[in-house]
Amino acid sequence: MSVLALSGGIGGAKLAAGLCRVLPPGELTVVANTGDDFEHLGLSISPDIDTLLYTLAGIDNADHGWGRREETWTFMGALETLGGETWFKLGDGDLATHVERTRRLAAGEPLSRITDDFRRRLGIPAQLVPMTDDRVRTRLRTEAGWLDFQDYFVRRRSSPVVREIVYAGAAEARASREFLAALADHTLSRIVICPSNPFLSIDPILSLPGVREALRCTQAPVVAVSPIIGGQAVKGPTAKIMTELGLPVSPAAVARRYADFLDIYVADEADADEVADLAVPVRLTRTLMLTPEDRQTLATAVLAAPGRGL
Ligand code: GDP
Ligand code: FO1
Repeated sequence: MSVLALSGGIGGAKLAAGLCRVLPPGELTVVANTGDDFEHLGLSISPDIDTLLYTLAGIDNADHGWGRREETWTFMGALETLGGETWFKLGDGDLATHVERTRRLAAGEPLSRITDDFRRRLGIPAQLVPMTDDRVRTRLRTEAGWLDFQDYFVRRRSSPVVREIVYAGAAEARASREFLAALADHTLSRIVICPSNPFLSIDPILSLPGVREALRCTQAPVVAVSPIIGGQAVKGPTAKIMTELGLPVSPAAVARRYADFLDIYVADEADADEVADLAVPVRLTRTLMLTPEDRQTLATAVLAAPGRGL
């Protein structure tokens, strides 16, 4: 059973890890959002790729949701002493990822090849693919003006009110070769839209030329999991952004964003009333992933959910 999953960082990586555990080795391809990527302290940083790398390798920091487990912070401490920028925390082990990625990008290697090499060296049995090797940058028009993604998300803790979101460079970018190949694979048995932020993690992937159309045309059932449970996001600014963009904070509002390609929607059992009127078939289950078992149980439910033609 070969499966393609579209993912951001924290929420998406948890389901991706569950899928990785329940699928045979080599059957899962995870496509990572790169709209959050940025250059900082001279380094090329790809937060969602790294959250997926660390989570799939089982070396993630579960308290933060980003970065590595048992991290040390000598570099940050030394940087602070020297008066350097410390608003974006780079742990000592994590720093190695950014330094090596930056070196290889500067030498002309595409991000997809570097990512594939990192995941292999970390022992991850799934393919991990950046959505594109080209430069796409999420930017937000807020009450504080136009902001780069990490300036909004980390430096300002997602507090400015969001009016508009753009994925700069997406229209000219090309989806990565491996992503396009997975979308065109006739043996694909599922496409999973992880419970990631629809605006900041999934939309950047969908905004690449040809991706949305490929999702509409694929023979594989497309299954999305709600990132909203009980009128709230589990973590991060998804609910806040929905309110600011004039949308109801509900699993149904997320499903409607995917309506043109969605075959089945997985929502939380607490939200039965919220999704009762959706046109797409819904499967209700527990969707909160607190433990590794929760991730696997949800992954199994996502793979079992019947879809188009089944
Ligand atoms: P980011 O890129 O690090 O912001 O991570 P994602 O975009 O992949 O995930 C953020 C979303 O994940 C938020 O909307 C959360 O509500 C959602 N999320 C986090 N944990 C869970 C969970 O256990 N279950 C579900 N259903 N959603 C979750
Ligand atoms: N998120 C934070 O809220 N604060 C940080 O200091 C921070 C550092 C950081 C370092 C490396 C990395 O890969 C991710 C990091 N994140 C941090 C996560 C943030 O960059 C992600 O973009 C968001 O979680 C959205 O995906």
